[in-house]
Amino acid sequence: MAAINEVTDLTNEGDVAVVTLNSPPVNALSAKVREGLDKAFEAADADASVKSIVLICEGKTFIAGADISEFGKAMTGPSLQDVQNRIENASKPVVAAIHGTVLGGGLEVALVAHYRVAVPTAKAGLPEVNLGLLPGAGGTQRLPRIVGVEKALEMVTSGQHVPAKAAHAMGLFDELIDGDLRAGAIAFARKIVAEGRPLKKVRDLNDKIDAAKGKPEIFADFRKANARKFRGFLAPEYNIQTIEAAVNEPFEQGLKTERKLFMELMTGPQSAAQRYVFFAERQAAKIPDVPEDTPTLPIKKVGVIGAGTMGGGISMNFLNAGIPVTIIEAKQENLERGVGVIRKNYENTAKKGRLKPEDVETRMGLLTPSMNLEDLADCDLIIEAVFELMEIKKDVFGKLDKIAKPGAILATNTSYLNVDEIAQATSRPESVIGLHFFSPANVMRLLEIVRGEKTDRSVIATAMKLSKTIGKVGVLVGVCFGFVGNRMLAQRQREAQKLILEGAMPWDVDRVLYDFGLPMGPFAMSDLAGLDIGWDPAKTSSSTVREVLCEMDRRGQKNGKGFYDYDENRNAKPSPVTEQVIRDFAAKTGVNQRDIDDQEILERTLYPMVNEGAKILEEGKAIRASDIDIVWINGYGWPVYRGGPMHWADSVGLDKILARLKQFQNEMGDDFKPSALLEKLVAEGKGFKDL
Ligand code: 3H9
Repeated sequence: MAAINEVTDLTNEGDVAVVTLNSPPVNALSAKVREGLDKAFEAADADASVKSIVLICEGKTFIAGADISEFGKAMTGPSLQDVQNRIENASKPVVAAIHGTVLGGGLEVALVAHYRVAVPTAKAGLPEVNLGLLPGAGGTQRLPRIVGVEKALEMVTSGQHVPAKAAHAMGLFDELIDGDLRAGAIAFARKIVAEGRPLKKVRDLNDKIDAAKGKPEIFADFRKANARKFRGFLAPEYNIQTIEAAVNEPFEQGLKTERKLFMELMTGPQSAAQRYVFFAERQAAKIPDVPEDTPTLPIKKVGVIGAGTMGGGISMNFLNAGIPVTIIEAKQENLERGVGVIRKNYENTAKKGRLKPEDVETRMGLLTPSMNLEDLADCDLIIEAVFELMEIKKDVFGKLDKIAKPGAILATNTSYLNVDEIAQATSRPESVIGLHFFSPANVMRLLEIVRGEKTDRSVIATAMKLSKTIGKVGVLVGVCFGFVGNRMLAQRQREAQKLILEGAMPWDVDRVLYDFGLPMGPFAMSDLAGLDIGWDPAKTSSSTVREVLCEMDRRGQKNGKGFYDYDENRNAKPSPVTEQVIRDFAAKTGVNQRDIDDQEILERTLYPMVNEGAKILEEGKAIRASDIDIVWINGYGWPVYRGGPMHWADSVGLDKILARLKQFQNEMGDDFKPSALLEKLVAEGKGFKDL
């Protein structure tokens, strides 16, 4: 075995040269990897005893892409294009032998090999779009030449990982290899040579491209069908344009178009934000005082107390992951209704073809409904999702303390309440933790993991690991009212309510936040949730606009009128009734209405959130600014291309935000009082990124 460099080996197996990469964790195309590939292929090509070359990787995966951490830095060593040219122009067949995930630049390397073989568990994709990019090493020009334009459009704009079987069916993989990949790939390479098969260059395949020529409607239809999904993002459109170039331009010209658009994205703010989010998400999993080797507790059975919307959604996460759940309700009818909703959810998913009918039954088979708390005695984790009232929570935890087996994790799904106080209702506060799921709990990716004063490290480590098992992003936060997400949200909500009294209409506030990239504004959200949530007809006193609306039977989307008026298809229209209610309310409460421009709406609603985020950091309730960003992206639909509120604040300029907060404070009082941390960062010329 000849070491080419620290990450590359070249071995001759008879007449087959095997180039092996070993660059953990994911064999990304760092300068060292590119150098190793370049030298290894040069040597193998020059070796007269070699008739074919196999490229294979050690570790958990084939090359998973360019090395993202090198982006934005000066390039050293051979470029990826140089390496690709060397491979594609080799004078003997090159076979890429694929396992794990072949992604991005990794797939682009595989696409310059003359043949590709893979194990049945491999997956292939061009996920650059998720980093605000497009495949910049020929992927957009080569992929449609193999899989056709429609499939290529789907792959580059979704970033999805295509399983080996489908990739084989598309022609992306030439052969699937059961058993030992290395041996199989070598045998395949020998077969190619023995059969005298050509050095197949993907760049020369034109039939799939020709089939799409003169059919611009393919692209127009695709854009139209996906307009909602792509809203606000630059990268999907740029990806589409590169596939268009593959159809309309000669190969070399198409490469140039790809390069130009790639560089535009790479140097723009959206990709910077999306790359930041990629690393931020992985960073969130790292807890400074809970090292990776902290022992975790096995979670083989889960109890959920409460079969309402939240309890049901929480249960589904575990059922989906194959973990049995016992779900508890006090009343038979509520229990039946809750279980019925879970079944219906699964059946609806099955109807849409996203779940096999037999999987509906498997999942429901893991669910045990019960009205008896004692049935939770053998659960490893019990999550309480009962009414949001401290006394009720304490009562439940007091009972659980007597029932749960020693070492079981006792979790509360509270959105606001003090986890330490809840823990005090037990004799084992070290086993108590907050697991704050976001509605709909089976859909939203965020899990705020609330660390109590006494929560044991192994309980934290278990919760972090569990979040991954159930497909969530776990973010560790500290105890404070509303934790990270809702605490910041409260700032935005307060200002939104104030703004409509001061003269902006609900649809103005909603439009500004929607155009910023949020899924919907606060008033559309209220209408969706129901204006009467928490509204008590017996106690109502016309003390807020919402109360007045409820008193007028304006309850939101469900009865066709709330802040907005709705037609039979639930399309919203600004409501003159609501407008009058607001104007009357402002007059009654002595608020002078004025014209409020969009910029003020944006600054009034978002800057106080950033300020609250800074306070949260100051108090140590979040470990890092990027954790706050992950909360907002995954729990509240903050546009990922703006990188979360703290990253966004850095991009706006903290000095600008501070100055505006001070101005608001002068005009409107201490709701806008800047946090000490914000003042400090500005004084030092730093951003949240420097913390
Ligand atoms: C590209 O290729 C551009 C080209 O078209 C054009 C070039 C000209 N670079 O996710 P994990 C690290 S763009 C650097 O926890 P998993 C990651 O940070 C790229 N580092 O593991 C983490 O580090 P740490 C297109 C990377 O098993 C560790 O590896 N490719 C890269 O759950 C483990 O990661 C992609 O977008 C990278 N490319 O999932 C693929 N990838 O341990 C991005 C990972 O210090 N990667 N790291 O926190 C993934 O999707 C997943 O990592 C993968 C493994 C599925 C591969």
